Amino acid sequence: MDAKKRIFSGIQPSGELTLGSYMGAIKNWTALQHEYDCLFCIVDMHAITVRQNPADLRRRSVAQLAQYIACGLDPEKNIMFIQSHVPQHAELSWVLGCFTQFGELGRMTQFKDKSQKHADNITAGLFTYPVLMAADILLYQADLVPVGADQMQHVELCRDIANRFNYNFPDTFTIPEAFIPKMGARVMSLGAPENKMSKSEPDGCVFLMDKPEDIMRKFKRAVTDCETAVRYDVENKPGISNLLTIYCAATGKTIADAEAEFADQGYGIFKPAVGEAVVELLRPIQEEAGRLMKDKAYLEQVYQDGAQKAQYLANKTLRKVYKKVGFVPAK
Ligand code: ATP
Ligand code: LTN
Repeated sequence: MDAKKRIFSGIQPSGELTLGSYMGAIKNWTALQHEYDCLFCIVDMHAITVRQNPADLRRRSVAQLAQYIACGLDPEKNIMFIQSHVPQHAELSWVLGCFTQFGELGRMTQFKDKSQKHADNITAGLFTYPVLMAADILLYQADLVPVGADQMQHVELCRDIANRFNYNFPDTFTIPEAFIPKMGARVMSLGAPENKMSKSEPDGCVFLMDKPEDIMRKFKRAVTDCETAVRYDVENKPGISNLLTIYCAATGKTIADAEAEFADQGYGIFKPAVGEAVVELLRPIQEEAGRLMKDKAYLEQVYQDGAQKAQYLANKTLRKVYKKVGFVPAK
């Protein structure tokens, strides 16, 4: 009997993984894998909602798997796979799209931001992106969805779609909940601390695989303010508050401890100390990811295995959904 609750989460291989995606999502996954049945996905179908170079997308999808493992996710324990290998995601997405309102999708802030950024290419895919995300989650009857704070709105929409579907066709989907970390839920850009650190904005962004000297340079250059006190105050000191968040997420210290540690020291000491903490945090991950990238056969085996297990689970839900909406069984 399987009494464990289930988790689903994913990250788009639309760029290199960032310190934000690590602290907001992956770090949480590594803690949760021991208590839950987890599926961790590389959502390549989401990535093509904005133009991608095909060769880069292919390389990054495999590199992302290597980095998931290097961050501590165990392929023996979790189902780790590439979204496009499981066709049920696209199939369920179509059905759920017929249970989603045009107005709901128009209210999504990620859609509004990205359609502003890519004004010359606002595709239907970018608009219906949250429906595919709902399909990802609902296919596996996930209980929890560990993501950064920016994804809260998408998980809420997923719940609305699932509730609506269940209202029409009872007992179809588990209603999932977002699981947002206490520390690191929103890592901000080092160059513009009012914006989220994001892989599509390389300025002010620290990548998981950045060289130590680049990490140090980025932190030394981080935008702060014209005071001298290392104090947590998001409203008035967004840059310093963000650095404190990163420092604490990297070291496990509390904000109060970190404030006390740097009480008599200026930003000139504090900024490189944050950089060093991040370098140390990432060093073992980078070494392991580098090693895994040389073992393509192993990575291939992990994603093939993952796809097979994911398809088995996905198919169960999809059959149920097709039956409920009134499709004639193929056999
Ligand atoms: P894009 O620039 O393409 O929007 P992104 O850098 O925001 O990408 P995603 O793939 O959208 O990254 O996010 C991956 C996961 O990491 C999600 O769960 C998201 O909530 C989380 N995440 C991303 N950026 C941050 C951040 N700056 N702080 C905390 N969590 C983040
Ligand atoms: N939309 C998410 C990535 C994503 C996801 C998911 C996260 C796609 N499908 C399912 C959790 C569960 C993002 O942009 N970070």
